[in-house]
Amino acid sequence: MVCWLPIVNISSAIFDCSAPYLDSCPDESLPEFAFIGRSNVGKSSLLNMLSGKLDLARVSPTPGFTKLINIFTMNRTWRLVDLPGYVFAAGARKEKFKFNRAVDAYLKHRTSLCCVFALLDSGLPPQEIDLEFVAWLARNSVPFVLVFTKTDKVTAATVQTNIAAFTARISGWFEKLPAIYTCSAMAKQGREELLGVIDEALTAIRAESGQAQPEVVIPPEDLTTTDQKVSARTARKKRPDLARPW
Ligand SMILES: Nc1nc2c(ncn2[C@@H]2O[C@H](COP(=O)(O)OP(=O)(O)OP(=O)(O)O)[C@@H](O)[C@H]2O)c(=O)[nH]1
Ligand SMILES: [Mg+2]
Repeated sequence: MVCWLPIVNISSAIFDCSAPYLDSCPDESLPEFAFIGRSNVGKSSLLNMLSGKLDLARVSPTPGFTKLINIFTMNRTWRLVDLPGYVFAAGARKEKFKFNRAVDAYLKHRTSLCCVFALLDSGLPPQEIDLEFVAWLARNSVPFVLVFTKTDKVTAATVQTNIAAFTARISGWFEKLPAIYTCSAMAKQGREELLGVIDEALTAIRAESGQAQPEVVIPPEDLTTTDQKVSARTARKKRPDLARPW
């Protein structure tokens, strides 16, 4: 069966900045989609795969490589954000995730954040650190989808077993489960589906702000108008709706 998805066509992908703090991020006039997950889970690689530019974000086999909030602008109208990964908190009584204060502030307060792609390794059974992080996202009303990465490294059956086990652990926390996707940056699997998530969110934002036309390229100097900022803030106010598919 052929499934037609509305796909964001990325014609330009540009590195914007590396921000050490929330306050040093660019203004909130453009919708953003951020990648988060354990160190080394494949955040930067997935960002590159989606953008179509394999050298946009820096990839490394060394866990903890991405240390700043790295922001990239697509088509001059929306952004992808590569966040530093979380790690095990040293000395915690039980397994506990830890990420830097800038990431905490970004996820809680960035008004233009539309959706977080929460990445999980498809080759692993549910990890307590990831479960805790998903609970944290829900508690803090951060809109997110789950993305199981590196599907090329294991069999399809293993991927499905691990997804089912993870889903079973979190199902009691939600009225409606978060949307679940799989991807492989290596095998370029999952690109259309994840761009579909972005496309849907951008379409919803456009419709809500009364401009349900196709995506248009807006010159940067026109993006600082009050209208644009208000619409980004309005979008944020709808963040707590966990039943939303994105
Ligand atoms: N086989 C396979 N390897 C992958 C895939 N995605 C990423 N990797 C590898 O996993 C390692 C980590 O990838 P990154 O994209 O840098 O991971 P990250 O989550 O950004 O890591 P940090 O910035 O350290 O938190 C690199 O060696 C990648 O080549 C994938 O889909 N398949
Ligand atoms: Mg990285």
